[in-house]
Amino acid sequence: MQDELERIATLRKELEDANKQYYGLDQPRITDTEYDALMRELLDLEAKHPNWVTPDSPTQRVGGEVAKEYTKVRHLEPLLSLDNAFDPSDLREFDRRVRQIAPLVDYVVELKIDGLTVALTYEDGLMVRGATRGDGVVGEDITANVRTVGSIPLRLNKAVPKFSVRGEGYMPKASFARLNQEREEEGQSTFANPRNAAAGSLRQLNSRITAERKLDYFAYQVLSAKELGLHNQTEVLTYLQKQGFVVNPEYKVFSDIEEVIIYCEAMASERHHFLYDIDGLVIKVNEFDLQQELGFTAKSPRWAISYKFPAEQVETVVEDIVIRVGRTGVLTPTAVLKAVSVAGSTVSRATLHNLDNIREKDIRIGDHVLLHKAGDVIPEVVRVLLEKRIGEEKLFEMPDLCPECGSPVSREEGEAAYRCQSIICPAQQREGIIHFVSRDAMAIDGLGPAVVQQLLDVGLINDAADLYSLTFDDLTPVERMGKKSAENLLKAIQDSKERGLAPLIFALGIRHTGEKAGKILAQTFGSMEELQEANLEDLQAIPDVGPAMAESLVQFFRLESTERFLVKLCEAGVNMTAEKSSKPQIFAGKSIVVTGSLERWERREIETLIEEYGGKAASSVSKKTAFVVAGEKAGSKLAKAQGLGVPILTEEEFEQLIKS
Ligand code: 3BA
Repeated sequence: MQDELERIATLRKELEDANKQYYGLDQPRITDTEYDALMRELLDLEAKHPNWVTPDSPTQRVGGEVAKEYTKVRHLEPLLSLDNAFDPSDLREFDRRVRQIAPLVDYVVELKIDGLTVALTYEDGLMVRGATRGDGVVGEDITANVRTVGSIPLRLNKAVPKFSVRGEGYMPKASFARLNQEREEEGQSTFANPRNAAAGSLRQLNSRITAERKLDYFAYQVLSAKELGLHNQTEVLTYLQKQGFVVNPEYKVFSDIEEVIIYCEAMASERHHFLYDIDGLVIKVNEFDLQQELGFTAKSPRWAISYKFPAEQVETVVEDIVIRVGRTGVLTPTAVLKAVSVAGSTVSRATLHNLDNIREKDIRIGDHVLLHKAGDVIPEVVRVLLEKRIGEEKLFEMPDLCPECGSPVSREEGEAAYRCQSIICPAQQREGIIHFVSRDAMAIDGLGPAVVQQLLDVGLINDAADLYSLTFDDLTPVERMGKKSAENLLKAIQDSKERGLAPLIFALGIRHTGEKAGKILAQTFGSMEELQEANLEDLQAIPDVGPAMAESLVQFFRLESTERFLVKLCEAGVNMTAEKSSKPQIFAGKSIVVTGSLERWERREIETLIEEYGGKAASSVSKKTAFVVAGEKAGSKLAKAQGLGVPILTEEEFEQLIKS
């Protein structure tokens, strides 16, 4: 205790000294990282001994340092998200929907700044709070950091009692370049893009760092604008400027969607000329009355849309094409690339999907290619730069034999994929087991691909059913497997026996038979035995079961290897029946949505409950939703339900329903 009290005093002194040096423009004796570490230690100690917190502790300073990290703040009104348009036709579609309700309409088009949304609250003219967007309903308090942003007024030009502003905090390209250069020189990791740098800076524990990292802010939204006598978005932008905010000057008003499209395309080619990163434009219906009439969908306003610029494309070289063998034996050609940075990350591999794609795009080993990220996530080769060919590029051929097991490879009629025909291909076995244990299948936690590979290598398992005979002594020699993890894994394996029929069917990895199909089949047949005996007609009679799925189910259950595998699972004690629900079907025919984070149940548990009581656990709110169960931090779904007048239940109320 005494030690801790002394430590607190020392920490406070060191932090105060560092502050004085900083504000006195002396070179601080400690680095920012050290400062952060000291602050964190002090915060921890003060959290442990709340009685010892003094008003003058560096942790309590307002304006200087951030007092506490991770303080949550509830937004006055949730921050919605924006629907995306990717091409002119999406914009025309948006316009068509708008004009069904508002035949005469003006659009305001603003640049979409690639930063992060920051919500500001003013009371009696003074800035009292800055918050991140968070999940839209609850954000993080970043007031101290926001105070360091020069373009955010700390006092309004004309005080109003309550005032809330939303806008984009961002880092100008030049600040970003300078910051990364400094970090590189100091051997620190660099930020991938200005957006990440701005996010990192605004979420600093130490607002001195934020202050150094020249951030900026563009304001674009005011809450309760009508009460301020404002009628449309252009008036809002003018008003914000009058109050001392910086508004992005590039906005324009159009009354014809074709003009909007022309402007969007012009901006797309100018995007790199701005001093800050933009990732598109935001198109908003100007008049508030029309906005109100148009209303909202589940998560976004119907009166606004964001036009996203096409994904960034970069040049690289295909150094090799290698083969990955998947769970169903499909051979997927994958390009090994000269590493490049694209849309925020370094990429050195890209799937080439299949041979048809390779031939169609005429991709050869050694080719210079354009790479992009599909949906901003998946690296893909867009096209070959034919003009860069030197004639030494090599044509890729699919191997005749599986690179993992040497069995023949063939292609079925009408299929793009080449498959390894062996049913005992080690790659397929490995991938099959990885699938069997995965989250939505048997949910055996703690059994990653590396462990599966080791267990296969030493012959402890040959298939997933062998997992059930593993012992503690089998597991301890496994690399990086401690006693505790071994115990946990064994328990997870045991628990999985009662996972139930639906996940088990999915876990079998039958072609065309996904998670949803597992549920339908389990419901229809009630046991693995019944399902095994079903013929083609039985299966095709089920709505939602297509001919391809019916066919592959019949084929799968005809195999002797399937029979052996199922017997093994059965002998291991894996439950192969779906208990017919004994619960009263109080939710029969009802669609129920769960949102927010719950305390009583895992998401999966409450959804199972809903289904046991005859209901359907749906993911989106509509007029047909019977009710919504809302937990903490519920966001747009809750807002939508409120808007539609759909009843909202707490966890307790839901529990009451199923108990009564
Ligand atoms: N305008 C982002 N949302 C924006 C007010 C609406 C909106 C944005 C915008 C919803 C930008 C979604 C997050 C959010 C406030 C919700 C902009 C930009 N307008 N110019 C139509 O430049 N990035 N983002 N922000 N409420």
